Amino acid sequence: MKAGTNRREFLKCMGFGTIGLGFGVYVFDYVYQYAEASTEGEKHQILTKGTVNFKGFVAKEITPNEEFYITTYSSTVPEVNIQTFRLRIEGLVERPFILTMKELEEMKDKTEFVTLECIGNPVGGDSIGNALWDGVTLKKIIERAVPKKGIVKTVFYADDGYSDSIPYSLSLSEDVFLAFRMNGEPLPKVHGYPVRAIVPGIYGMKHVKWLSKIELVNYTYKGYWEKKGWSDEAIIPIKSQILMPMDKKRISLGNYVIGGIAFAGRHGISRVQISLDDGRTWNETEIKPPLSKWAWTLWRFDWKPVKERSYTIKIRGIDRAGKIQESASLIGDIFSTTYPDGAKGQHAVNVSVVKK
Ligand SMILES: Nc1nc2c(c(=O)[nH]1)N[C@H]1C(S)=C(S)[C@@H](COP(=O)(O)O)O[C@H]1N2
Ligand SMILES: [Mo]
Repeated sequence: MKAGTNRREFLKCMGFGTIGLGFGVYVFDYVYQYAEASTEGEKHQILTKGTVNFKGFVAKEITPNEEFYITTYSSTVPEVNIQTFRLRIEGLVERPFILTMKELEEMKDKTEFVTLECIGNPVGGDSIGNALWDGVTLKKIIERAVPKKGIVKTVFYADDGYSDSIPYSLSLSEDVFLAFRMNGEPLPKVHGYPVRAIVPGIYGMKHVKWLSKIELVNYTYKGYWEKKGWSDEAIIPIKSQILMPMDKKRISLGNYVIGGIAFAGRHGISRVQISLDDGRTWNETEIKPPLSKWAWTLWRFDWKPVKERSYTIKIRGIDRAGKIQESASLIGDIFSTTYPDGAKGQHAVNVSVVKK
């Protein structure tokens, strides 16, 4: 581990929250804290905890490998022989080179919780997951190749014929890395064994699996999905989802803990609000500090419905800049529309409250 990562990371965030005081409003600041874990060892220890109980909201803050969504453009799952595997780095570089798996593993300098989501995930969908990844910072690999001037994009090529690219400037950030372990195990085959890209805050399609070649180019390369018109920026906007209760559920009168996840990628979640009246009024939920800057946030809310009737519960996230997640009505029929830049809109569930 690098020395600089062995410290607790805090982010102070100016929220524009308001609390009604009868006669006016009071504006308060948010002091926002990330995960309790900061070292590689501490992060791996969290893995062993499994399910968390966030004051009555029981959830899998880390998605087990077997439950992690899988999106692959073809039905091919490449069989990669670890002995003969080579990762090539080429293009506009002074010193193109190849790496064996052993060499890659020896360069390991990154362990981070990162949430992945498919750009095709509808509002409230399950093509989203959060895992702990170990790997090597991409910047470290690029620098070793001594990049030339004029590079625009970093292109990832994969063994299944898939490819995608990210802006060159982004590939030099400390946050982008090549992962070879997922939740403490070698990458499972379907998730890109032996090595894949992790591009935090950007939709899943850029997290190229079964990586075989990295090429630095001076033109705007378009990847497999981008050629079909999907967003090349692919920045994940503010998202939130109700996990408990599920849609159409019957709930007994009395105390109930509503809970879910929220994620705002590179923007970061600062608050999550819930509506119990189909978006007319909103309440603050309690949020758990995310496991990292790039991981989803769990939120919970104590509900005590007093009437036997049906309710439409809605959720919305607010990012650290104070931006509120778009509502469905702003953009029409968003629940089925993910093309071309991902689903937008607020997740809602209908529940009926009944006698005990
Ligand atoms: N080589 C390769 N990498 C790929 C893909 C693919 O089809 N082939 N699909 C992408 C898409 S669209 C997504 S959402 C993520 C999904 O990663 P996962 O299957 O590990 O969840 O992988 C990305 N990387
Ligand atoms: Mo995807």
